Amino acid sequence: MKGIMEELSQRIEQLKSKLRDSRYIVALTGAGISAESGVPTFRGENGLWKQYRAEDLATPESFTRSPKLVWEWYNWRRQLIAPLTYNAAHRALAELEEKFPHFTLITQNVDGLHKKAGSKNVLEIHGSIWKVRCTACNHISENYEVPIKILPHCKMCGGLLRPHVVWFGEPLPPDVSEETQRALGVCDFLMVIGTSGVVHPVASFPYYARAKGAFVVEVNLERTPISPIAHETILGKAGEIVPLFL
Ligand code: BV8
Ligand code: ZN
Repeated sequence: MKGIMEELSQRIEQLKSKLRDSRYIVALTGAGISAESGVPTFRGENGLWKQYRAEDLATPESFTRSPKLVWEWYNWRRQLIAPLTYNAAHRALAELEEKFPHFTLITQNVDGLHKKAGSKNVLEIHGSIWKVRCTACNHISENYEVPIKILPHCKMCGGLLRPHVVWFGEPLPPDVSEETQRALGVCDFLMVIGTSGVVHPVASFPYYARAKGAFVVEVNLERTPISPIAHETILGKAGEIVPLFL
């Protein structure tokens, strides 16, 4: 055991000096970084709701078919996430942002825990569960009601509201997508934390950054489709590993 910990701390020391010599840092996170806060991951054992997979409910088709069912699912997730708080990994990324002038956090998570932890330059590439959008006038607003009224309506025009998230089959929000491409295009140190690398187009981001010359470090409990292009894959819990970079 002593050997393994020594070997790990040596690797972390090397990575920290690599990080210190880097200018444009990007962190890309997935559900795994929020697991230790109690947020169920998508592919983890309790990633299902009433036997539905996310891919079944998080689609425009299922919202058209049954907006009530989809809102019940988002309400369940909001009630689950609301009392939870950020963990040491979220906090460490917020502190790294304070240390590095060019630090961008790209998250697939809609739980809002990165912002709760104090991260500022956060690109919520798949949206936020704490925002709603009107299906008629497209007005976007923050909403922290728990529980939220099932089938909530727009205060501006009375239209049906939907969660302001990216559903399967929907494109990424152009503004956020552009900022993401810009950050990845100049990135020289990329941390990929707690993502299974299955959902596209985000799963291709590490490949793009590596092709542009970034040094890629992955933190996950297990190897993923991203591991082959990572310079370093550190197997462990994000809450234990990420703070070591501080
Ligand atoms: C689109 C918001 C087209 C909603 C989400 C190419 C190939 C194959 C398929 C496709 C392709 N291109 C497009 C597709 C289809 C689809 C897709 O990728 N399907 C997958 C399932 C194969 N993609 C889309 O539909 C995308 N849109 O392509 O539009 C288009 C283009 C132009 C014009 C019109 C249309 C949109 C995808 C976005 C969907 N929305 N979320 C909501 O949340 O309700 S995706 C959602 O699932 C999350 O945001 C996240 O992205 C994904 C879950 O992945 P992870 O976050 O990685 O979580 P997961 O549970 O999988 O893994 C957790 C990991 O953490 C594991 O590796 C585990 O080991 C690790 N871990 C666990 N605990 C810890 C840990 N690690 C460290 N510490 C721990 N403690
Ligand atoms: Zn409206």
